[in-house]
This record gives sequence, structure tokens and C-alpha cells, in this order.
Amino acid sequence: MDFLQTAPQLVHPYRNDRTLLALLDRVLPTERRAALDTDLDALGDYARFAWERARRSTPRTPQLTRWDAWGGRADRIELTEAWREGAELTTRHAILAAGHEPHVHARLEQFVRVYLYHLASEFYTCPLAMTDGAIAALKASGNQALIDRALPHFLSRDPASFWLSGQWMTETAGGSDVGRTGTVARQDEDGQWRLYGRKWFSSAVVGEVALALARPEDAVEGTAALALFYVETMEGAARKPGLVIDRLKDKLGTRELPTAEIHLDGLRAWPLGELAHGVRQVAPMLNVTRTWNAVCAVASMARALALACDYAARREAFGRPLVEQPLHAQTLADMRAEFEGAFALAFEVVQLLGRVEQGQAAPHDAALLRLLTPLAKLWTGKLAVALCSEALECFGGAGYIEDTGLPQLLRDAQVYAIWEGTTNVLALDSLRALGEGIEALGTAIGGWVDGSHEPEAVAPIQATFDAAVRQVQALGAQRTELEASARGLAITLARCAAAALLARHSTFARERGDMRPGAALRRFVAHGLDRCITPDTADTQLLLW
Ligand code: MFK
Repeated sequence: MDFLQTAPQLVHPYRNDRTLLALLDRVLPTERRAALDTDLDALGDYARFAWERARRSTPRTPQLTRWDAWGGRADRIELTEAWREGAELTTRHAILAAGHEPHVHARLEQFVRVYLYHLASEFYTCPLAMTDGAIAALKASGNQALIDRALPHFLSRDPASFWLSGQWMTETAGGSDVGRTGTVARQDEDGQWRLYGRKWFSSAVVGEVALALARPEDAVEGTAALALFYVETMEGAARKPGLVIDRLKDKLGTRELPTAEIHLDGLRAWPLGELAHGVRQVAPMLNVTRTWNAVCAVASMARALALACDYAARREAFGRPLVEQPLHAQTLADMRAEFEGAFALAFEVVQLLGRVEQGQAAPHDAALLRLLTPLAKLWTGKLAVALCSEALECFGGAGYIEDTGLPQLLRDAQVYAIWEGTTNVLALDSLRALGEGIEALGTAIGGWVDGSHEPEAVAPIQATFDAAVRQVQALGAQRTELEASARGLAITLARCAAAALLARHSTFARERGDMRPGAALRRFVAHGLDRCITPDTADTQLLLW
């Protein structure tokens, strides 16, 4: 019999995730921690079950049936098993509801559930993120009628009454540049607003609600004239005739997620607020979905790392397990240090969001949240691709074979850098937030590294941050240069923040005898924090063609 390699096993994603356990130990009061434990344990069980189930089944994608046998419009979408379980899992574990409970840890308790559920859900978390974002946008709008109508469904703990919301922004002309939106809002003879147009990337068209950007008829061009509308998509069990599904997208990854091209043909709509400044009104939604994006990117990294580490102990080469090979061990430890930095930053954003929403923010918290949200989204999005790619390599050829489940990790990870604004769009967004944000970040970093036992690791954090601030000041009003350097600047600031958070955590861990976070800090800093570039517009032009 030929040699048979045993497959990697997924260790329990909750009980065996020491980074997650340490965060909960550090932040949550004992009684809240105990109350959460059973729920997280069950989500970890489900994640393992879902991984095993996916290994036993042929991969499936959603199927759209556009017409029935008699020529009538059907627009019926058959979903995968995990998607069919989505509402039940979400409501049973209060994955949305937990985030809106009236206490300061609500967001943390929500996002640790998201972190555990995400991959098992087959990206059902995408419409959950948008629904969570819709809750934020509706609350910010103060539109009590819509709040009373939709929030009880979004926050329901009963699958029978649970609703999902989409976010209909992207069009063929307006992807990142949403200001080019062509969908028109028109009032009928009864004064009812109706939407007409084509939305090009409707993630999760299976939802009952969507928030849609549209230009009121006769409004001028540009972003400021757009309005934000609330729509409902279902009439009982049938999709409303004003919503036509043209086709489902054939994507690189997230294949279980039914992303659709749709037409709006008179779908009834209600404005959230004033009939302008729709992007300003949808911004609370964007900032929430970008936080989901960061946490889910970190969840993909955790999965890739867990499988690579398990395999390193199982797989022997050149007479010993991979984990005992110096270069392989070095590679895994490098990945682990980067993952821990990303985890620390994503969950700091989560906690800041919780404090700000619950009115328990310290003076600089709102400005810090506004800056760290795009930084965390863009850096974790890129890192997830790099780390999943590295993890695949840890399996050699097996990492390239579809039915190991490993290539899907990489294909899916690519979406984090694109969804909810590409890396460059997010880097430019971080420039919007630098004004108050940079001082807030400086103050925060000072607090996070205070009392650290790792002066040699901490010194470069402060030095790199100071140099980045000097670069911002030097570029000042030179907009072209500032924009050209925005990505390098954003990643530098993200890495400085992550390193400082690792320093804070290593201080906590060291006092409890755990030296591993200190090792992660030293290694993360050794990988370098500075990603700033000196923009050279003339050279850039020479290199374009
Ligand atoms: C599992 C993980 C789940 C993740 C969810 C997955 C869902 C996937 C579905 C999608 O990907 S949907 C597509 C997402 N599309 C985008 O994210 C659009 C990317 N483009 C941008 O982010 C642009 O920056 C944006 C359209 C928001 C604005 O561009 P503009 O046209 O240059 O607008 P402008 O004039 O700069 O901003 C308009 C207003 O919004 C300004 O406020 P004022 O009206 O008061 O001046 C901005 O300050 C404000 N604003 C923009 N971004 C903001 C913001 N305010 C707060 N936070 C922000 N992030």
C-alpha cells in the first residue's frame, strides 16, 4: 500500500484559539465571559462540523431560476445548505442582536461570534454585515417609522421573523465613484417614491430589505445630490415585480454567496432622511460593514494558520515533521506574529465601536474609531490574501488541489481587499479622517505601550509613527503627493497601531506568565513597521506605459 498522508484537522476554533481566549480574558468581566462561553463553544462546534461537511460534499453554488415552466417570471434562487441554515444560526446565537444590547461589551460579544461563524456560514456574514450596517444607518437617520418597521426584524431572535438587508450602491458607471449613480427616484401620482435603474453588484439579493442610493428626478449630478432610500423586496413569499434579477455573478471566490445584477423597475422606496447627501447618510453603514470586513479577514487568517500548523505536525519530510524543520517553523511563526497584530487591530476597532455607540467613549475615541476603521479594513484585507497564500504553500501541491478545501481560502480572501472599498479607496478615506485622527492615534499609541517590558520593540513604534506624522505635515497641501503616498502611510499607521496593541497585550500576558505575546510583538516589529513611500510623480508618469 502506498503511503497515505493524513489530512489536516481543524482544531476547535474557539477552545484552541489562544489569541481569542486571551482577548476575552483581558477584556470581559468574569460573569459576562462565563455567560458567553456556551454560545462560543457551540459556534466553534458548528465551524468544525461545517468544515467536515464541506469536505464530504460536492461544492455547490446558488442557482437562479429566472422563468417558470409557463413563461412567468420566477427569479427563484436555490441556496446552499449553510445559507439555508443562516437565519436559524444567526437568530439562535443572536449574532446581530448581541451587538445592539445596551452595554459596553455588546459589539465585542457580537464580533467574537462573527469571527467564529464567518467561514462556516459560507459568507452568509456578508448580508449580515449589511443588515448590521443598515441598523446603524437607520438609527443615525432618526427616521422613527422605518426604525420601528425594520429593526425588530433585523434584531429578531426568531428565524420566522428575521429579515436581511442588502446595500445597493454599485452600478456599472459608479463602483468606487458612487457619485456616478444613474438610478433615478421618481414620485408617482400618489407621491410614492419609486426606483428605476440597474444595480450591478447586489450582494445577497435574497434579503427582504435594501438601502439603495438613487438620484431624485431633476436633481443635479454628483455625490451630494444622491438620496438614500429604504426598499422592501418581498410581497409575501414572492419577490416584488419592481425587482428583476438579471443574473448571478460568476466570481473568483465567495461562490456560495448569491451576488446578483438586478434591475429596479418602479420598486417602491422611502427616503431615510433629506433627499440629498445620501452618501453621508450611508456612511454609518459603510463603517460598520468595514469593521465586519476586518474581523472576517482575520477569521480567514486564523483558519489558514490553524490548518497549516496542524499539518506541520502531521506531515513528515526529510525524516522529521515539518514543524521541526527550522525554515518551516520560522515561516509559521512569522505568519502567527502578523495574524496576532491583525487580530489586535480588528478587535480594537470593535471595542471602540462599542464604546462610541454606547456613549462610553473617552475624549479621543470617536476620532480614533473614524481613522482606525479604514486602516484596519485595508491592512487586514491585504494581509489575509498574503497569509492565505503563504498557508497554501505550507501544504505543497496539496494546497493547490481544490477538494482539500485550501484553495477556497485564498480565492475567498481576495474579496476582503475589494469589498466595501478597495485598498486605495480606503487609503484615501483614511486621509479624510487624519485631521483629528492622527492626534488621537498618537495619544492612543502612547497609552498602549505605556509600562511595556519590551523597550527595544516599543521604541521603533514611536519612531515610525513620528516619522509618518512628519511626512503628513511635510506633504501638507500637496494633494497629488499626499494621495500618491496614502497607501504606504495608511499601512504604516495600521502597523504602528497593531504593534502598540501587541505591546499592551504582551504586558498583560507577561504578568500571567505567558511569554508568547511578547514574542509575537518582537517578531511583528522585526518585520518592519514603515511602509511609507516618497512619492515621485515624475517617475510614476515615466513608469505608466
Ligand atoms: C464578511 C464581510 C462583510 C463585508 C460586507 C460585504 C458587502 C459587500 C458589498 C459591497 O462591496 S457594496 C460596495 C461598497 N462600495 C463602497 O464601499 C464605495 C467605495 N467608495 C467610497 O468609499 C467613497 O469614498 C465614497 C463613495 C463613500 C465617497 O466618495 P465621494 O463621491 O468622493 O464622496 P465625498 O463627497 O468625499 O463624501 C460624501 C460625504 O460622505 C462626505 O461628507 P459631507 O457630505 O458631510 O461632506 C464625506 O465626509 C462622507 N464620508 C465618506 N466616507 C465616509 C464618510 N463619512 C464617514 N465615514 C466614511 N467612511
